[in-house]
Amino acid sequence: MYMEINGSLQGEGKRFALVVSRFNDFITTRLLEGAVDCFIRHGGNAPDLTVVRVPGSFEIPLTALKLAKSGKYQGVVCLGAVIRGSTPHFDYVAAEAAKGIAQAGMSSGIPVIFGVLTTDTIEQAVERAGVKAGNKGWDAMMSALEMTDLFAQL
Ligand code: INI
Repeated sequence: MYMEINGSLQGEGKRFALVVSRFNDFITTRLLEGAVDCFIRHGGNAPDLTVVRVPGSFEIPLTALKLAKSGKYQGVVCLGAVIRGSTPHFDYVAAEAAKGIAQAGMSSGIPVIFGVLTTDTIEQAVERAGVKAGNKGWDAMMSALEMTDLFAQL
Protein backbone atom coordinates (compact mmCIF):
# COMPACT_ATOMS: atom_id res chain seq x y z
CA MET A 1 0.00 0.00 0.00
CA TYR A 2 1.22 3.48 -0.71
CA MET A 3 0.23 7.01 0.17
CA GLU A 4 -0.79 9.27 -2.67
CA ILE A 5 -1.03 13.03 -2.34
CA ASN A 6 -3.13 15.09 -4.72
CA GLY A 7 -3.92 18.78 -4.81
CA SER A 8 -7.57 19.80 -4.74
CA LEU A 9 -8.96 22.67 -6.80
CA GLN A 10 -10.46 24.72 -3.98
CA GLY A 11 -9.99 28.48 -4.31
CA GLU A 12 -11.47 29.69 -1.05
CA GLY A 13 -8.88 31.34 1.19
CA LYS A 14 -6.17 31.25 -1.50
CA ARG A 15 -4.31 34.43 -2.42
CA PHE A 16 -2.67 34.72 -5.82
CA ALA A 17 -0.73 37.34 -7.71
CA LEU A 18 -1.24 37.41 -11.46
CA VAL A 19 1.50 38.94 -13.59
CA VAL A 20 0.05 40.00 -16.93
CA SER A 21 1.94 41.40 -19.91
CA ARG A 22 0.53 44.45 -21.71
CA PHE A 23 2.22 43.36 -24.95
CA ASN A 24 -0.45 41.62 -27.08
CA ASP A 25 -3.02 42.99 -24.65
CA PHE A 26 -5.94 41.82 -26.79
CA ILE A 27 -4.84 38.24 -25.97
CA THR A 28 -3.58 38.65 -22.41
CA THR A 29 -6.78 40.39 -21.29
CA ARG A 30 -8.72 37.28 -22.37
CA LEU A 31 -6.25 35.07 -20.50
CA LEU A 32 -6.73 37.19 -17.39
CA GLU A 33 -10.51 36.93 -17.68
CA GLY A 34 -10.22 33.14 -17.96
CA ALA A 35 -7.95 32.94 -14.91
CA VAL A 36 -10.21 35.13 -12.76
CA ASP A 37 -13.32 33.23 -13.86
CA CYS A 38 -11.66 29.93 -12.96
CA PHE A 39 -10.68 31.25 -9.53
CA ILE A 40 -14.17 32.53 -8.73
CA ARG A 41 -15.86 29.33 -9.99
CA HIS A 42 -13.67 27.31 -7.66
CA GLY A 43 -14.70 29.27 -4.58
CA GLY A 44 -12.08 32.01 -4.65
CA ASN A 45 -12.79 35.61 -3.66
CA ALA A 46 -11.87 38.36 -6.13
CA PRO A 47 -10.24 40.61 -3.45
CA ASP A 48 -7.72 37.80 -2.87
CA LEU A 49 -6.31 38.35 -6.36
CA THR A 50 -3.68 40.97 -7.14
CA VAL A 51 -3.11 41.76 -10.82
CA VAL A 52 0.26 43.23 -11.73
CA ARG A 53 0.78 44.53 -15.29
CA VAL A 54 4.20 44.48 -16.93
CA PRO A 55 5.28 45.78 -20.36
CA GLY A 56 6.02 42.41 -21.98
CA SER A 57 6.67 38.74 -21.29
CA PHE A 58 10.37 39.44 -20.86
CA GLU A 59 9.52 41.43 -17.72
CA ILE A 60 7.35 38.68 -16.21
CA PRO A 61 10.04 36.55 -14.49
CA LEU A 62 11.64 39.24 -12.32
CA THR A 63 8.23 40.57 -11.31
CA ALA A 64 6.97 37.07 -10.54
CA LEU A 65 10.04 36.41 -8.40
CA LYS A 66 9.52 39.59 -6.36
CA LEU A 67 5.87 38.75 -5.79
CA ALA A 68 6.63 35.11 -4.99
CA LYS A 69 9.22 36.15 -2.40
CA SER A 70 6.90 38.73 -0.78
CA GLY A 71 5.19 36.08 1.34
CA LYS A 72 1.78 37.56 0.53
CA TYR A 73 0.62 34.90 -1.92
CA GLN A 74 0.38 31.13 -2.07
CA GLY A 75 1.17 31.21 -5.77
CA VAL A 76 1.87 33.41 -8.78
CA VAL A 77 0.22 33.03 -12.18
CA CYS A 78 2.10 34.42 -15.17
CA LEU A 79 0.09 35.38 -18.25
CA GLY A 80 1.56 36.56 -21.54
CA ALA A 81 1.49 36.00 -25.27
CA VAL A 82 4.63 35.74 -27.37
CA ILE A 83 3.73 35.61 -31.05
CA ARG A 84 6.32 34.83 -33.70
CA GLY A 85 7.28 37.65 -36.05
CA SER A 86 9.69 37.87 -38.93
CA THR A 87 12.82 38.17 -36.77
CA PRO A 88 14.42 35.93 -34.11
CA HIS A 89 13.10 38.28 -31.37
CA PHE A 90 10.34 35.76 -30.55
CA ASP A 91 12.86 33.06 -29.65
CA TYR A 92 14.70 35.27 -27.17
CA VAL A 93 11.59 36.59 -25.45
CA ALA A 94 9.87 33.18 -25.29
CA ALA A 95 12.98 31.39 -24.01
CA GLU A 96 13.71 33.97 -21.32
CA ALA A 97 10.09 34.03 -20.19
CA ALA A 98 9.96 30.23 -19.85
CA LYS A 99 13.36 29.91 -18.20
CA GLY A 100 12.79 32.89 -15.92
CA ILE A 101 9.36 31.79 -14.76
CA ALA A 102 10.70 28.35 -13.89
CA GLN A 103 13.58 30.00 -12.04
CA ALA A 104 11.17 32.23 -10.09
CA GLY A 105 9.46 29.10 -8.78
CA MET A 106 12.74 27.40 -7.95
CA SER A 107 14.16 30.43 -6.15
CA SER A 108 11.05 31.32 -4.20
CA GLY A 109 9.86 27.81 -3.35
CA ILE A 110 6.22 28.53 -4.20
CA PRO A 111 4.29 27.57 -7.35
CA VAL A 112 4.86 30.04 -10.19
CA ILE A 113 2.66 29.02 -13.09
CA PHE A 114 3.60 29.34 -16.78
CA GLY A 115 0.57 30.76 -18.58
CA VAL A 116 2.49 32.35 -21.42
CA LEU A 117 1.34 31.48 -24.92
CA THR A 118 4.10 30.94 -27.45
CA THR A 119 2.55 30.71 -30.88
CA ASP A 120 3.55 30.98 -34.52
CA THR A 121 0.49 33.03 -35.48
CA ILE A 122 -2.01 35.47 -34.04
CA GLU A 123 -4.76 33.00 -34.94
CA GLN A 124 -3.18 30.31 -32.75
CA ALA A 125 -3.03 32.78 -29.87
CA VAL A 126 -6.68 33.78 -30.33
CA GLU A 127 -7.71 30.11 -30.37
CA ARG A 128 -6.04 29.62 -26.96
CA ALA A 129 -7.52 32.77 -25.43
CA GLY A 130 -11.13 31.71 -25.14
CA VAL A 131 -11.97 30.41 -28.60
CA LYS A 132 -11.74 26.86 -29.97
CA ALA A 133 -8.72 25.65 -28.02
CA GLY A 134 -10.09 26.83 -24.66
CA ASN A 135 -8.55 29.50 -22.48
CA LYS A 136 -4.99 28.97 -21.28
CA GLY A 137 -5.53 31.56 -18.55
CA TRP A 138 -8.20 29.28 -17.10
CA ASP A 139 -5.80 26.33 -17.40
CA ALA A 140 -3.04 28.27 -15.68
CA MET A 141 -5.31 29.06 -12.73
CA MET A 142 -6.30 25.37 -12.51
CA SER A 143 -2.62 24.52 -12.19
CA ALA A 144 -2.18 27.23 -9.55
CA LEU A 145 -5.10 25.91 -7.49
CA GLU A 146 -3.82 22.35 -7.67
CA MET A 147 -0.18 23.14 -6.99
CA THR A 148 -0.83 25.46 -4.05
CA ASP A 149 -3.10 22.90 -2.41
CA LEU A 150 -0.49 20.23 -3.05
CA PHE A 151 2.24 22.38 -1.51
CA ALA A 152 0.10 22.97 1.59
CA GLN A 153 0.11 19.20 2.09
CA LEU A 154 3.77 18.42 1.40
N1 INI B 1 6.59 40.68 -25.53
C1 INI B 1 5.55 39.83 -25.47
O1 INI B 1 4.98 39.62 -24.39
N2 INI B 1 5.13 39.18 -26.59
C2 INI B 1 5.74 39.36 -27.79
O2 INI B 1 5.28 38.74 -28.80
C3 INI B 1 6.84 40.24 -27.88
N3 INI B 1 7.51 40.46 -29.15
O3 INI B 1 7.23 39.73 -30.10
O4 INI B 1 8.32 41.34 -29.27
C4 INI B 1 7.25 40.91 -26.70
N4 INI B 1 8.28 41.78 -26.73
C5 INI B 1 8.54 42.73 -25.68
C6 INI B 1 9.40 42.17 -24.59
O5 INI B 1 8.67 41.25 -23.81
C7 INI B 1 9.91 43.27 -23.63
O6 INI B 1 8.81 43.94 -23.06
C8 INI B 1 10.81 44.30 -24.33
O7 INI B 1 11.85 43.68 -25.06
C9 INI B 1 11.44 45.26 -23.27
O8 INI B 1 12.28 44.53 -22.37
